[in-house]
Amino acid sequence: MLSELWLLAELTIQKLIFPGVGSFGQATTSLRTSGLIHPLLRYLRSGKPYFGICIGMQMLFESSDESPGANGFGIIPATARKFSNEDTTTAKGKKSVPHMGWNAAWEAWQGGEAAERAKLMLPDEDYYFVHSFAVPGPSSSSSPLAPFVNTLSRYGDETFVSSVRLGNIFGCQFHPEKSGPAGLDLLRRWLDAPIEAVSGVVPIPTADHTPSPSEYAALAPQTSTWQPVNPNASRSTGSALTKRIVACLDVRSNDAGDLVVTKGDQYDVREKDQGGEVRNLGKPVELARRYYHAQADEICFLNITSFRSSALLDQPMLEVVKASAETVFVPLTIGGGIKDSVDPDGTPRSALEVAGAYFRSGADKVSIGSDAVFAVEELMEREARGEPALTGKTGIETIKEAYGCQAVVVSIDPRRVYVDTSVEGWLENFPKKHLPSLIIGKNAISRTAPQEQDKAWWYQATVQGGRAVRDVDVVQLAQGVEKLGAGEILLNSVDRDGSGLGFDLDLVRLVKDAVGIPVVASSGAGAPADFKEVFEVTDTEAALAAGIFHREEVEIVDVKQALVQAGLPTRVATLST
Ligand code: 1PR
Repeated sequence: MLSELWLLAELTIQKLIFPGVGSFGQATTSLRTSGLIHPLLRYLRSGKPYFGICIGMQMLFESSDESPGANGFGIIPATARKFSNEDTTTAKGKKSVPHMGWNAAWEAWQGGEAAERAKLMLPDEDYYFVHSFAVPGPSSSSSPLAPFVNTLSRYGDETFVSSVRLGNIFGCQFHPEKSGPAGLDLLRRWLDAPIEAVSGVVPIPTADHTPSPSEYAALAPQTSTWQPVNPNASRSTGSALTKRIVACLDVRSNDAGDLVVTKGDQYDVREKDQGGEVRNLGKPVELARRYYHAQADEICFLNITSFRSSALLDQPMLEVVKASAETVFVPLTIGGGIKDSVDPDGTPRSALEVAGAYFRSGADKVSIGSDAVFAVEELMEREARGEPALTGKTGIETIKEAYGCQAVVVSIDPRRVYVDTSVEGWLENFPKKHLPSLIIGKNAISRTAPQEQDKAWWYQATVQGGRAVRDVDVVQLAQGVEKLGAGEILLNSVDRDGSGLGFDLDLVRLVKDAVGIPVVASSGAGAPADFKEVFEVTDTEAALAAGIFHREEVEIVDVKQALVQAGLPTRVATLST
């Protein structure tokens, strides 16, 4: 039935955009089982314009190491490989995978004929990427892949193909729909381009004919120069990703039942006077839009009282995500209540079901809090019994399986536990299992009060928004969720939350060094200098704030300016939203 509809549609479609998230194998399987692969290939062969996004671009390749045995369309002679966690460009010799965040893309072919064709992408803009697999940049301009390469990008010491363009084919590894004004501009240019500027027949391998290297070579721009490194010197060192600034909106119902953005001090969101009402700092969708226009690199919503009811019954929260996704074109994360639960009428709901509802409403990532702590406790118990660590059944694992690890964030709410170092033998008596998360006050890198210098502390995991503590430390938790398949850690601090004292640098460094996935530092930002500090002192990829943005004490643009002045890679969109 679907394929019959396609037959009809093929006659009328002028331009086709094929977006995609998920794994390579899942995409190829669903295209084949639905029968859509044949009309898609026919469309591609017809020479009509095709725009593939992320997996929609990877489908054009032969294969991907992500899903051995799965075949792409095989139009572009290349295989996607996994990024390496090793990196010779950093002092610690490692980088995070997935490659997540805003990165530059430079034209692989410069001058000559390439300069004359209609430009689709603007120079010096950053685009939003989120993926673990990519096609490595070809080793030379004579490679069969080179004629297809439109832009290259670099992640640490690896150069990869960030967009392809030849004849009727355009594809990008990044997400233009999440790349703010630069991404929207690309989509607009492609959609507005005269049909002949984005059409053309590309040799497509068939059962009877495999294009020869000389056929590919003939397609390469003959008068252009191959540019294997970013000509913008300011973006040719470090990881190449910009440091992300995330605006966070803690959302809950106030006493009148309205959904409001609130903000606590050490997680207490009630006013100290005025009858102890829930602090109301604005409307969620309006604030999200404001932060998008102010150049936030990501927006995060945390439904902070979700543990009280079923997230799926929380229609207003789903509406908030839906309405935000209509006007906010940077990644949206939504957290709170992503867990297996039972509705009041007894209907069981899986974490995957809840996450699916949020993804369908427009979220790009879901964030799991309390449930991740319980999952790691169980994982550690299985390991202690010598059983396999993974069951495939936890929320993290099921969501990762269906939507990819980049879609699963774990939000950690650690609390400092101070130890009296004046007591003799304190270190010998300190629980060995928590030693990796121990900080000695006099060695601390965070700004510490004089009385803290004579102390030591470790970081204990909490659940239910800091209301209950568990016998798990932050290093065990971070490493456990990475093992379960989380793609990113949102690292809060109950102690620093709302304090304006700056990020807990010891905590951020501890967690960042313990894992190979990206970390978002959160809690305590009081000034632009705090962001600069956390990026200079730790390797964190992103930093989040709430209170100072809501109260308009600091604008996101001030933060970005401080980063630019410090020479840190920063996304400063040149187009207006
Ligand atoms: O456990 O999966 O249902 O998720 C609940 C989520 O709600 C968790 O991510 C948890 O961190 C969050 N949460 C629960 N209670 C609170 C609370 O404040 N009472 N908020 C809460 C966590 C911390 C950050 C805050 C930063 C930056 N809030 O979201 O935005 O600390 O603040 P600052 O810049 O003002 O210092 P589950």
